[in-house]
Formats: sequence, structure tokens, C-alpha cells
Amino acid sequence: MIRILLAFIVISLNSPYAYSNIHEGEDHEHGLEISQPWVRQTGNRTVSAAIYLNIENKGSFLDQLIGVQSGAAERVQIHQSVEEEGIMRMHHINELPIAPKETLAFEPGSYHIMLTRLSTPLKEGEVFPVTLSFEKAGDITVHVLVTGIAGLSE
Ligand SMILES: [Cu+2]
Repeated sequence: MIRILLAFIVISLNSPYAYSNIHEGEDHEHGLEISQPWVRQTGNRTVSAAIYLNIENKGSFLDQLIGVQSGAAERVQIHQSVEEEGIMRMHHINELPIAPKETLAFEPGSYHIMLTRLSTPLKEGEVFPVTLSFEKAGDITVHVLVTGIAGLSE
């Protein structure tokens, strides 16, 4: 009788259901939402363009944007525009942290995804993919809308 009871306890501990609740949801807590990706149309001789968008961290963990890729240009980088002594400069950013419940706005005069040496001019109404790589959430591909000269109207 004791032997049967012990066998039952061992089976219970090895059961796949025994600890399943502990890790549940862990992979779904990143909750990054990327909205309104857009870029201005370019002229035929324009070599670069800046993509703007919003990244909202709806999850409960800090995540980091660690890379950007696109076939739209030879070089694709995360940039930040900053004013230094009255002059606007752009800095290349390698890692951009996004805190839980924070929305990071990529907008003119601030963060942007810099496309350098465009593959083709960007025409109004076109849409092309850009992939953002995050440390925890992995790769997220969004479709960027090419707007007119006025940009994206709010
Ligand atoms: Cu830039």
C-alpha cells in the first residue's frame, strides 16, 4: 500500500501540469505596439529620408530597440536629432530603452529611423517594410507609408 502511494506521489510531481501556471504568460508580456510609421516622399535626387513612428510598451518589462533593417536604403540606423549650440545635429543610437507603459515618439526634431542612400525615390502612397529588432520582443516588421510633403496629418 505504501509503495503504491509513493508511486502516485512521484507521478504527481513529474506531471507536466504541476508547475504550468508559474511560467504562463511570460512570453506574452512584451506587448510592444508600433503605430503610424510614415516617411515623407523624396525627390529624384534625394539620398536620405527619416521614418517616424510611435513605439508603445504595453508590457511590464523594459525592452530595448537594438536594430533596424530595410531594403529601402543602403544604410538604416536609429538616429536622434538634438540641438547643440543652435545647430541641429543627428546622433546614431545603438540601443534605445523603452520603459513599461512608456510611449516613445519618433517625430521630426527627435528620434527617427534614418535611411541613407535610398534604393529608389520614395513616392507618395507607396508602402514598404521596415523591421525593428528588440532585445526581448525580437523582430517586428511594420509597413511604412510614404506621405506627401506635408507629412502625416494628425
Ligand atoms: Cu538622421
